[in-house]
Amino acid sequence: MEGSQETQGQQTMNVKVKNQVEVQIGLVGDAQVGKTSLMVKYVQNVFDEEYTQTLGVNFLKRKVSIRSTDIVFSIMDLGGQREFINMLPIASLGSSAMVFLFDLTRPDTLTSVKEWYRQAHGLNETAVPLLVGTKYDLFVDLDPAYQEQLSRTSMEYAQVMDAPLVFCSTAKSINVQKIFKIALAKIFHLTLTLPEINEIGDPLLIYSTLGNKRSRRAARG
Ligand SMILES: Nc1nc2c(ncn2[C@@H]2O[C@H](COP(=O)(O)OP(=O)(O)OP(=O)(O)O)[C@@H](O)[C@H]2O)c(=O)[nH]1
Ligand SMILES: [Mg+2]
Repeated sequence: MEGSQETQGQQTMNVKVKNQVEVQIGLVGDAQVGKTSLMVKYVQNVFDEEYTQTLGVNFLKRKVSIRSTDIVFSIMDLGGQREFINMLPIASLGSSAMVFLFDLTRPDTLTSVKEWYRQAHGLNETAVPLLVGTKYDLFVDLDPAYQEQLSRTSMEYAQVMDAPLVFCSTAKSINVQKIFKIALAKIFHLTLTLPEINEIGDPLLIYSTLGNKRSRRAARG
């Protein structure tokens, strides 16, 4: 009897007093822009060159600790083929941030962000939007005039959406972790000390002047 009480006492002492917060993040954008690759890289740190189409919605979880709080990211990855648009509510309802991805080597995928944003924002107005250009490793080898044009257009989209803008490469591990850091900072109104990258031709990382109107609205209730 005594022994079992001691064991119980020990178990109670071992229970960590740590807050746990679950944060759902939705990834949307055209087929093959690199949504699944980004999620798998962020959660499992692996990159696969081979394409496997996502059928419906995929999801993975990753826990990160900030001070005394565990944040559990629940990442919802929606297949980009038009036929899966009816599953958009699974990726957007309940998400605190929505990441709109486009392929930096395919400008039409940026144009499509308008429609993804319209639909996702219609379902969930309070989610923080992020605009992410993928495959920076391929983009950087393209014609400088093209790079400049696309960078400027991306900045305009980011302004209109009031969304932080990140160019990333999952293949070369550029700005992958930072996307999720920025999402978290915007959701919880935290101050970030990441240096911004504003130079055309570089992997852009612009967040301080974007995504704040929404937080102000949320803060006011
Ligand atoms: N070079 C390069 N290729 C990438 C990068 N990210 C993804 N890819 C490739 O792009 C292809 C499509 O990637 P996925 O992650 O499957 O794209 P998706 O957006 O999930 O596509 P759907 O599931 O059809 O919506 C794959 O062959 C990836 O290996 C990147 O940063 N650089
Ligand atoms: Mg996919």
